[in-house]
Amino acid sequence: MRAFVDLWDEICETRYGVTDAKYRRFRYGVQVNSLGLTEQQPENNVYRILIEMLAVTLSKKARARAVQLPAWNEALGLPRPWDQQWSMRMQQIMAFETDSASNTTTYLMKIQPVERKVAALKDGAMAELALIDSMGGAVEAIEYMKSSLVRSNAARMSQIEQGEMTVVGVNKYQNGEPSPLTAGDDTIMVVDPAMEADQVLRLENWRAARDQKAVNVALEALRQAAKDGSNIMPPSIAAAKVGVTTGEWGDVVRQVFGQYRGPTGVSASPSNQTEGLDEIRLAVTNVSDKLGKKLKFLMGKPGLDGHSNGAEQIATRARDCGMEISYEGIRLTPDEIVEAAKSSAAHVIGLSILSGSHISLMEELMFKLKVAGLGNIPVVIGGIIPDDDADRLRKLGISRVYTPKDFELNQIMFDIVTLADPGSGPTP
Ligand code: B12
Repeated sequence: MRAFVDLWDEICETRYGVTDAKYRRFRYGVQVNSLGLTEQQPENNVYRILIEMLAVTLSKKARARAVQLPAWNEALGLPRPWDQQWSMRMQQIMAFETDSASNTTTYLMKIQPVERKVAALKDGAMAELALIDSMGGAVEAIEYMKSSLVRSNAARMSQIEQGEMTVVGVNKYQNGEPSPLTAGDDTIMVVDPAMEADQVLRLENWRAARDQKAVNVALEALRQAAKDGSNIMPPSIAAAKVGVTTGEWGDVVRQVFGQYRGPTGVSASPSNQTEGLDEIRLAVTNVSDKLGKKLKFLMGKPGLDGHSNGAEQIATRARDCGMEISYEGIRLTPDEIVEAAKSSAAHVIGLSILSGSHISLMEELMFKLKVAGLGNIPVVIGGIIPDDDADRLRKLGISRVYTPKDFELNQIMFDIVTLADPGSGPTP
């Protein structure tokens, strides 16, 4: 964070010519790294969160304006009020029972190894920025940036899988006493389905109570402005005033401008990242021979959540294992996934859902696959899926359900190969 704060100041001054130090003051909020929080032995997450909070509180120079801490059950699902309270107490203990947040205290300053680390991080970041500049800037370099993120996440996951990076409770010290925290069946917040029905009803009532003629006129004015390139703000405000919803507003601008699909960071071309994958690559080749064509794996990401990491990592590893992959990125509708399954002639369909809407989405998707005559394609799913829901998904005909505790990607790949194997019999 100190490197970050220094760089902001230097770049604002040298690149953008902001000479008044007051205007270069950097105000930022931080949520500590939740990606490293684990589903296994989730009580350990509290220590991880505390240690990470120290990074932004122990040095005055790096102090964030706001700190947001996740809860111990981050990788299990949404926190309940008590979980949030436990997390907030961490901040309050830090603020009121230690002197670290006082204006006069600053730790970790002028400590040689810390200074060296900050300097090294700054050099690395400046080199990366120079590279992006040489590509023509951030917009031009978006594909490069996205694939670098996916690559770096893949390297991290592979280190954990190979045991090169220790994650306590995950790849080391896995055995332990059962946790009383996860003993009950109310470990995470369960959203009442009636809330959705209530929201839908309120939206319908809202629409019914509007002057529909005025809505149509407002949407038409918005469409015209978008088409002829004039400022869409005045018609947008007019639309809001007559009760147009954000969804209706979005539909109009999407119809005119089209929809941007960002790069996925996962190229479909065969890769050379095959180290340690000989056995699984051989299995892929054997099954492909039996199928008479290369094993095709369709990775789909239905629903509205943008949690793409899991889908990217599974698709990347499947590709590295020699499968032919198809992954179009986030926010596909069930219809689009059925279409993709048909056009790619997928042997196995994989879906990733971290939004909590896995049951309703999978009911719809499994039904639509059946209607399209594709009900025989094995489907696997992964994401934040509580155990009870996993049982319900299996009853819907889903062959395998994975969660963050399934960190051994090669094991997942073997499962996929087995499911695609025409000689392996019906899906258990
Ligand atoms: C990183 C992260 C984000 C990033 C996502 C970046 C990205 N491009 O992916 C950002 C910061 C954007 C984000 C935002 C939000 N997040 Co978030 N996020 C996480 C976090 C910390 C890690 C997810 C992750 O990337 N894990 C790493 C990948 C590799 O793991 P994975 O996806 O679980 O995949 C593994 C398995 O599940 C499985 N798998 C997954 N998919 C598939 C598919 C197949 C086919 C197979 C075989 C296997 C498989 O294999 C993988 C390997 O083990 C989780 C908590 C956690 N620790 O899990 C919350 C979490 C998923 N987020 C959550 C929420 C609520 C949000 C927000 C709505 C918060 C908010 N109020 O704004 C937003 C939504 C943003 C959006 N538009 O969708 C909730 C979801 C709650 C739920 N489902 O009940 C979680 C669980 C945190 C929490 N406890 O509240 N988030």
